[in-house]
Amino acid sequence: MIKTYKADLVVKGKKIALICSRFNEFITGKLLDGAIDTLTRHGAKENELEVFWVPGSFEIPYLASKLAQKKKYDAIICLGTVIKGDTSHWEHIAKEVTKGIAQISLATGIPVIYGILTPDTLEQAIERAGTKSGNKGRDAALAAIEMVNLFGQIK
Ligand code: INI
Repeated sequence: MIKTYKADLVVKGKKIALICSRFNEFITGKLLDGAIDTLTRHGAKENELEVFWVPGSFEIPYLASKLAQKKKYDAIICLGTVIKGDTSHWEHIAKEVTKGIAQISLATGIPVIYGILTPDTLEQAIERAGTKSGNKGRDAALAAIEMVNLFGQIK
């Protein structure tokens, strides 16, 4: 028989940090609402969640790294939106935040969830923040729950 690890999507007694970028707040606020609603509907208590606002997506890895080092959180959910612009500025930010989040997970062993939208247009961002393509904040919350529970199984 194959030993298979498959985590459920119920979260109990876990401390979860959510980092949200104020840049493009019109979108990121919706991602945050979706993430919190999903976490609480899957069992998290409000006092187990902590929300941290940062100026922009570029600052997300820096704060995520600080929080991960505290060893206080079972998972960190990163929420941001980098929309393609006329210059390469957005591209540098998108690359750095993506690389940074991956590195923190690998370096600390804490699930740091990538809830960063990188759409070409504002319309695409809106579609992913609670309209026709769902809400990527909800997806990030589910990924966090699954990873926390999976880690629980292999510890
Ligand atoms: N921050 C974002 O979160 N999204 C963007 O699209 C964006 N663009 O394109 O400029 C953005 N810039 C701000 C950046 O994240 C930093 O906050 C800023 O450079 C200060 O370090």
